[in-house]
Amino acid sequence: MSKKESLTETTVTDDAGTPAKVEAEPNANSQQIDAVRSNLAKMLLEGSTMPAGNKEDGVKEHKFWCTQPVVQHDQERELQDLGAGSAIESKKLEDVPKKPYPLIEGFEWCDVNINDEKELEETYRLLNQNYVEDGEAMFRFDYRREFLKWALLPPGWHPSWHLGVRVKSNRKLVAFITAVPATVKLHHNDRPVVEINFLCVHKKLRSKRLAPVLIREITRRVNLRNVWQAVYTAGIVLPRPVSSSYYFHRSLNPKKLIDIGFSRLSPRMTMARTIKLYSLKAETSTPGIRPMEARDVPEACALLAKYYKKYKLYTSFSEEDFAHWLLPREGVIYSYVVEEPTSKAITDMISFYSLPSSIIQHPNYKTLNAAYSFCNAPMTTPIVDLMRDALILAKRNNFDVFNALDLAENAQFFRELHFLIGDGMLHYYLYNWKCKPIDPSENALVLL
Ligand code: MYA
Repeated sequence: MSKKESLTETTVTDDAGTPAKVEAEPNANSQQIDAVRSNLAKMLLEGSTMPAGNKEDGVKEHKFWCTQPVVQHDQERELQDLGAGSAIESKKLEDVPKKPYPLIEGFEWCDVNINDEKELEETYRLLNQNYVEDGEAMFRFDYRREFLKWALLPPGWHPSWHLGVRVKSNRKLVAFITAVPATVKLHHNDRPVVEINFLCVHKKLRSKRLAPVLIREITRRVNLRNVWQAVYTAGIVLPRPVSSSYYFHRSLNPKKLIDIGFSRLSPRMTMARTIKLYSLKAETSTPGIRPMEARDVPEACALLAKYYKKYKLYTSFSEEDFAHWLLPREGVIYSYVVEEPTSKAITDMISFYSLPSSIIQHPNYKTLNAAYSFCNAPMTTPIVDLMRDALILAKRNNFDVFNALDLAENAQFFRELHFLIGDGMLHYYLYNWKCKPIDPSENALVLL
């Protein structure tokens, strides 16, 4: 994904894996944000799947997806009246096939044991070599081992939902897809779902229609446990996003970003001026901001639930879920609360997770350290002040860039804090649910 910004020309990796370098436009940032937001709103209202100016990608034929219980591209008109929505198909448990779907000759299904160091390592390596990368093969997501444990072993996780494909002859792991349980609040109703992630097919096995088989098999395994809906995100357009957002990026280490080709120095800027523009204070400014601790869970969980009430799509966390997803883990998830100095009440929270990318061919740098904004509850402190502190905390933890989606209230701080827009989008999907599309400003769901 590339981003247009006032100072640099930038190429960054994204879920879409579709980077493009874009010429810098001085001071274009504020207009871009407004244009993007109105473009997105228009796109969702009109039922178009592509942002304006990107129409050549058009609506593709989907041999697999047109057979699935998802909203199809030609169904957009009827969505507006749906409100909270309904299931697309109602299956009974007895209708779910008892046997796994057949795989092509020479391959077999396996449950990948993420608690086993050897299998965790195999998974790490499959993803590290074959997962999402940008179109120029400069960057590839590098989900770390501890991150995979965090992402795949939340409360209620199930071993058969960490689904792998191995070569029969040598047991090599060559494909993967996962489901983890969650409750999402969708148009104000709790819905038990799975979150689908880490769909990956080894590069040598691409375009052989293995992905549809993986999706059918994970669906079967999820259905067998009486779960009938799923949420997932992808950078590509499939039938049919319920919501779509742009990534915005905030340089923390501009020199490195420029050196690795993530950003380019504008002809009108010196390195010194660029570094100055992105410099941050050493200390946070919100009184009482500190790392979240186990004792904060009940209060912080209640605070987040209260804050989320105004949104139409978000994760509904039990305290157990919240503790898993939000308590800090070095190198994985960074969460902070604001404790009011006198009353000791928790008034706000912010969090971000660590998702580095491998820098595929660079003589000096191997890793781009990226922080991604996660769950925030700006209940008392202005969001711009909290996010400025988040940038300082991310910088302190050695991140090179801070990424945030254009959702919830995030547009309020992009301009002031020098975030710049990327040109890739993240699309949100629901499986077996049709409902009214959700504007990015009504969406507070962040998936990994
Ligand atoms: S998003 C991350 C996806 N992973 C990557 O981008 C990693 C790098 N790429 C690869 O490993 C492969 O290219 C993949 C496709 C595996 C992506 N989501 O096997 P094929 C459709 C959904 O010949 P390959 C994430 O993890 C494509 O439109 N479908 O293709 C969330 C076509 O179908 P159709 C996708 O390139 C995943 C068919 O696959 C995606 O060898 C959510 C072609 O198959 C994609 N990202 O392999 C999955 N990419 O002809 C859905 C391609 O119809 C979950 N395709 O257009 C649904 C809910 C299931 C549970 C339900 C429970 C109730």
